[in-house]
Amino acid sequence: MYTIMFVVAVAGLFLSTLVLSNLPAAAQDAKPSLVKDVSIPTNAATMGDKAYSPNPVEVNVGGGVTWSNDDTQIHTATSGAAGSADAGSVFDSGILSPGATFDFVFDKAGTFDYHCTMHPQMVGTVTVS
Ligand SMILES: [Cu+2]
Repeated sequence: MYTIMFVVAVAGLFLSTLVLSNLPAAAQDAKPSLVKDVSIPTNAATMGDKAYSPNPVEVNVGGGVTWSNDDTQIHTATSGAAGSADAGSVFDSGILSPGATFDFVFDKAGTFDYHCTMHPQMVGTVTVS
């Protein structure tokens, strides 16, 4: 009886190892906990540094941020300071319609300020370490 249980357990272990090792690399790398969600709340245009929530947001290198436009107006999440020469050079959501989302993965450490191109008073920061 115990021998049979042992054989079944070993076979199960072997099969699950086989299945896991054959998963595509992308599936094994998927770690949802590394992604932070940032909401653009209702009336964001009037909210300054509260227009992206939470703000600031911290992620590890290799982690990502998903911005969600939960407002009724269009917005962007655009790296850099409004109107600066390098605005949008790290990331730029483009126009986010109400309900739209934008994902970006950070592969370098640093402090990344960003803003909304339509409402430059909307500002946020992503800290990557
Ligand atoms: Cu905006």
